[in-house]
Amino acid sequence: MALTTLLFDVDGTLADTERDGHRPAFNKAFCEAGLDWDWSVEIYADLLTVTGGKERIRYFVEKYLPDFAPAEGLAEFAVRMHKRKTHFYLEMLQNGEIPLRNGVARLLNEARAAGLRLGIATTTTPDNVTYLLQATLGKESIGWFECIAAGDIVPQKKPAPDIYLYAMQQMGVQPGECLAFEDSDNGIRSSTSANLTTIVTVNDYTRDHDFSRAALVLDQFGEPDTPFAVLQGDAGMATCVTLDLLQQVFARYQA
Ligand code: XBP
Ligand code: MG
Repeated sequence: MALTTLLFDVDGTLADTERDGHRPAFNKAFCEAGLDWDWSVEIYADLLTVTGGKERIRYFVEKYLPDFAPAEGLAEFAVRMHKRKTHFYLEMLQNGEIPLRNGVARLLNEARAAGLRLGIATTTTPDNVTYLLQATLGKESIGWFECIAAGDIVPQKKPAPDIYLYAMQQMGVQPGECLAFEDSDNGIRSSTSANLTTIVTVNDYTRDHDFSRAALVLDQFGEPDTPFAVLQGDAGMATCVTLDLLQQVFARYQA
């Protein structure tokens, strides 16, 4: 099979959203609600083991504040907090506070020019994806992606394969014609459980995760003048993620 499709994770992959995006947005929601909770950079590393903002709030309470019992119930409380968190996060995106990672825009443009199909598979809220694309690549970029599979549309979030399976079903493609791009342990467990060959670009939160199932692990997509570092696997002579490199990696993993 030929490579036809690229499937991208969003948080940590297209943009470094967690430490300076989602985390402060959660904290703003807590502050607005009169809670003195502060999700520090350190504690957030533990909270990131759980994907999904609502799920993360529930995990935090159950693990760190087991006596906290909101009158409306924990699930309803998490939904309410998460709505406000999303509001603050979208505000940050609209203000242009969250850029794409180095090399992402170039790679997307090269892929489009070569006629590759693009999709997104993420656990974050749908608006978070469209606002990010709009703020960084322009409104029309939302249409570059045939499928934006996001959030609660599937029953189980990453590390379950559901969101990748959903995206591929929507696009009518098979795993054997796709490459996936991830940044985390939960992400690669999801993509590889969906039988997708996966390239990882790490960030500060995920650098030490187990990427033994990855086809290639890099510190970034890179640009010709700001090359990537190869952390695992073989990138040949490449110094940034190009379509040539993707074809090489893809060919290596075809049976
Ligand atoms: C991303 C997530 C999301 C974001 C927050 O994981 O786990 O929950 O942290 O977004 P991945 P929401 O990159 O593996 O998709 O608050 O909208 O859930
Ligand atoms: Mg991610």
